[in-house]
Amino acid sequence: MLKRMFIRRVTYILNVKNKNKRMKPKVSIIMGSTSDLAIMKKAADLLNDFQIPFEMQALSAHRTPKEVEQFATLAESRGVKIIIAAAGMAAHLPGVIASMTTLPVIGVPIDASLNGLDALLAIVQMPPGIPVATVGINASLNAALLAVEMLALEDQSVKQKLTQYKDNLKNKIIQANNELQEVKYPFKTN
Ligand code: C2R
Repeated sequence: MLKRMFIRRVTYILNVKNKNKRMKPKVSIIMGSTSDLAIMKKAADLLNDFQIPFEMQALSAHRTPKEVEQFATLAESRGVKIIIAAAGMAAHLPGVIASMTTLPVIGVPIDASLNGLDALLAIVQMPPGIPVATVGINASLNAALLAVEMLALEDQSVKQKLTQYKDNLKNKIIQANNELQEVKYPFKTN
């Protein structure tokens, strides 16, 4: 009995692993260092919630330039549609990737020093011709949502989930306003 349960469990795990290997990533999350992971986890969580196949890698234009080139030049042929690139400090990574691919690159400035302003300016101030769609400092959730919006242009099921997601946001505000109605002050008029 125990043996059968063990075999079933192992088969299940192997199946999940094989399925994950067979799935081709549509979004690639690249970060300059695993020290950025705490922030980038929100992007991964959102893509996972939307059931969008994605991959995650740490690559650095400064520390592993050859690997960055290999990644950027091959990403499209591997089926990747959008690249989310996060980096802090002298954040050259998103721009360098953007220079070597025609895929859209979404940049996430990470607050690793100077409150993230150094990374924000490095990512957003790209020279004409090489755009990086830059989100706010540490705004990895928005980066993932932007990627989902791009995929929704051609995928009705993703679009439906996105509509549901936005409806939920609206409902949260409606609920918040109902709660604010209950906050009483002698001079509060609503
Ligand atoms: P460590 O914590 O590894 O020292 O990295 C990373 O994104 C991270 O925020 C510190 C910070 O350096 C950033 N980094 C870049 C690049 N490579 C790493 N900005 C790059 O190539 O642009």
